[in-house]
Order: sequence, then C-alpha cells, then structure tokens
Amino acid sequence: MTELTKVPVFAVVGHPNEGKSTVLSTLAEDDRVRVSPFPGETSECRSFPVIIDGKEILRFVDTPGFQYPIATLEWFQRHEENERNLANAFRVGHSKSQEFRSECELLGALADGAGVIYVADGSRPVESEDRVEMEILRLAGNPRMAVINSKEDLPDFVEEWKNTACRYFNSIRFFNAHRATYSDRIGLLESLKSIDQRWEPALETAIVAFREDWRRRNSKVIEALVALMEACVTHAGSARWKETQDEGECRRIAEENYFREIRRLEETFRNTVKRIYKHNLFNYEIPGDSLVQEDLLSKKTLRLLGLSRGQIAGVGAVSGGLFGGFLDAHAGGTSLMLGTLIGAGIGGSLGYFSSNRLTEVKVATVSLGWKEIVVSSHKYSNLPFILLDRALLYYSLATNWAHGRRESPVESDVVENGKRVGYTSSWESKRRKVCQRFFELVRKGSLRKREDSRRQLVEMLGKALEECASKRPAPQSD
Ligand SMILES: Nc1nc2c(ncn2[C@@H]2O[C@H](COP(=O)(O)OP(=O)(O)OP(=O)(O)O)[C@@H](O)[C@H]2O)c(=O)[nH]1
Ligand SMILES: [Mg+2]
Repeated sequence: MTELTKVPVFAVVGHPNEGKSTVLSTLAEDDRVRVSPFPGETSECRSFPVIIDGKEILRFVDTPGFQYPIATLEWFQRHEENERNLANAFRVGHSKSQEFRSECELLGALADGAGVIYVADGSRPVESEDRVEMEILRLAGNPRMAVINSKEDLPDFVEEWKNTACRYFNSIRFFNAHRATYSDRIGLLESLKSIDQRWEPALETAIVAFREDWRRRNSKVIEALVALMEACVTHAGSARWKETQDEGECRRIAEENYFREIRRLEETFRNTVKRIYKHNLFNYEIPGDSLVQEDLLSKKTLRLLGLSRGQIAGVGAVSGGLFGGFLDAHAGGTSLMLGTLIGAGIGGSLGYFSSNRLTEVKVATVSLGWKEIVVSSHKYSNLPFILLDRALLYYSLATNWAHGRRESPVESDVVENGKRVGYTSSWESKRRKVCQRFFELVRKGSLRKREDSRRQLVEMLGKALEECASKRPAPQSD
C-alpha cells in the first residue's frame, strides 16, 4: 500500500477530455485551471492547493489523460507480484520514454501517495479502455473514488457506469461540474472521507474549515450589501443653477448625478462579490436577458424587481407614516416622480410607476441668484428594494456559478411571466419591515436605534443569503 500524504492530496485522473480539469476547477473553486474542448489540454501534472486562513487544507492535482492504458496495464500485471509501489516502479522504469509521458505524469502523483478521483463522463457508455484504466488504478492501490460527471444534462449511462465502477472503487459519486453548488462540493468531500480512514480526521478538519470560510464570506457580502443599502438611502446628487436658467435641466443633472453614484456603488458591490467567491480570472458571461444585466432603471427592472405598490404601502406603515399621505404631501414640485423626471431619458416608459416615487427633490437657495437642487432616495422608495433584489440575484449567480464552467448556459436564469421575480416581494412582510426600518433610521435616527436596526438587518440578510444560494424566489403577482 502507498504511504499517504499528510495533507490530503487528490489526483484527478481519467480518460482524455473527460472533464477532469473541469471537476477539479469546480471542486477547488479555482478558475485558473485550464479547461478546453480539445483533448490533450492538460499535458503535465499541476497542483492546486486549497488554502484557507493561509493554511493548505487540501490539494488537488490535475493530470493528463491515459494515452496507452492497455500497455500500461500489461506492465502492471507483469510486475504486480514484485513491486510494492507499482506506480512508482512504472514511473522510474519509463522515465526516459516519450511515449508514456502522460502515464508517468499521472502515475507519478499516485506514487507520491495521492488519493484518486477518477472522472467518467456519464453521458457516454463504458468502453473496454475505461475498464483497463480502472484496473490500473485498482492495482496501484491508492484510495480512490469514481466521480460520474456528465457533459450532457440528461446522462444516459450513469447506471452502467455505477455498476462497472463499483468493482474498482471504494466510493462512487455523481457530480455535475457545471452546476455543482456549495453543498454538492461539501457532499463530495464528505464521501472522500470514506475512501481511507487515515484521511478522515484531516478531511473532517477541511470540511469544517470550508463551512467556516463560507460563513465568513457571506458575512463579508452582508457587510458590503448593508453599505450599499445605506449609501442608496443617504446619498444625494445635486446641481446648482442660476435663477434665470432652466430649472428642469438642473433637476435632470442632479438626478443623473445621484443615479451615476448608485450605479457605481452597485458595480463595486458586484466586484466585491466576485472577488469573495473567487471568480478572479475568468470573466463569466451572464446571459444577455438575465435581469442582472438590465439597467437599474429599465422598464423590465422596475416591473419585475422590488415591491408592489401594496407592499410599499405595507412597509410605509413601519414608522407611522401613511402611504397615501406621503404621495399627496410630496406632489407639486417638492418630490419628483421618476416617470416625469427621467421619462424623456428612458423613453417615458415608467407609466406603471407613475404614482410611485423613487427619488425626492429638495430645492434650496444657496446664494443670491443661485439655487441648488438635491436629489435623494424617497423615504418610501422602491429603489433600495430593487437594488437589494439585484444584489441578491447577482449573489445567487456568483455563488452558483461553478468555477469549471467557462461559458454561459444557453437559457437565461430568469423566467419571466409578468410576475415579480425578485426576492424581496416574496419575503414575509416582517423582513421587508426590517429593511424599511433600517432605511429610515439610517437617515434620521439615534445611534442606538440605528445600530439596533442594522443588527436586525444583518441577521435577516444572513438567512436570506443562505436561501438564495440554494433556490430562486417564487414569482409574485402584484
Ligand atoms: N456541459 C458540460 N461540459 C463539460 C462538463 N465537464 C467538462 N465539460 C467540457 O468537456 C470539455 C473537456 O473538459 P476538460 O475538463 O478540459 O477535460 P479534461 O479531462 O481535463 O481533458 P484533458 O486535459 O484534455 O485530458 C470542455 O469543453 C468542458 O467544458 C460538464 O459537466 N458539463
Ligand atoms: Mg485537463
């Protein structure tokens, strides 16, 4: 039996072009792994350590596919009786051979004590060469697991693979390298524990570290999200004009200034999420019709995200304000309806929201002959809820985007049937009130109340993130 490495090391091995590098990339959350539709992309071993808190807790090794499995097996069978570490003996015996370069590379990782993750494509039948490869791995004797990954969504041959692989492997697991979620990855690590008891404690430590790391990452996202919400309700865009100039133009500029900053902050938030979830190199392409690609103020965004008018009225009651009252009180120039304000800019498309305001406007005299217009989020605005929905949709996309997937799915992630599809409208009203309370207190509240409402918001968002990492919201009718 080969001696195991101290930190669990797993060599991902198999047939060329089977999806080995893809599985590794998703498992290790590392988008530097080279994946390609052409066989032979991986020609030498490359290690990908998983580091948490500066400490290596696991390592995966990407390997080239078998090139000459039949000849390799014959050699193994001939030397089976005499060699304790067959993989090492093969590597030493073929070190000068160009022909067996791939075998020497992949068996080298096994000779050094790595466990084996054998990747098979469940969308094609088992062939005789596959059996040969599996037998080589059985003879090498390293702890091993077969992972059935399918390049197609409807894998036809999973049962056949399972029935064959069970003769050669300590454990078999189905894993979709393009769609695996965080819990699928943890599930696979859990099953790796069973392939060799000696690694069980180290793998258990790795799993605990993974879980803790995920919680920490979510806390960072919540911090960034709360900062975005806070900026949305406290930021103001302004512009000055001479009393002799056109006031309408000045309002438009102030509003533009306000939304430019909100868009910038939203972009910053997205980059933070991408970084936290380790989407570093590969700039994945979000489907064009996904809601997160829509402009913040597009007709589609305003129709499908945020709260309905009834729900806004519901949260409006939080601080004792009356929804109907605020609509009237702000009419007539002190509060701008978004439809009127930027209708010209975006094609007057906001009729649906004509009785709902996103922003409010204040006019002040700053010096003789000069006035200033200040635009900020309305006290009962849908805007922070829309931003929150967009942020949660983006979070869901980033956390569910398997690192091994290099192209976007053909279909969009958004199903539109006229109903609201964001998270906030499907929440129970208590959650929305927690948000609204924060939005109001952060603008004008005592430090103690602000901190208290921030704590409630953070706690509520913790639950919301857990939910949206695993499921989409149910569409809501208005
Ligand atoms: N749809 C889909 N395609 C996959 C999946 N896994 C791998 N592929 C595709 O299969 C092709 C080969 O994937 P790789 O991960 O590079 O395969 P490999 O086994 O490392 O290949 P070599 O390094 O050449 O031996 C790539 O085009 C991948 O995008 C999957 O789960 N679903
Ligand atoms: Mg590869």
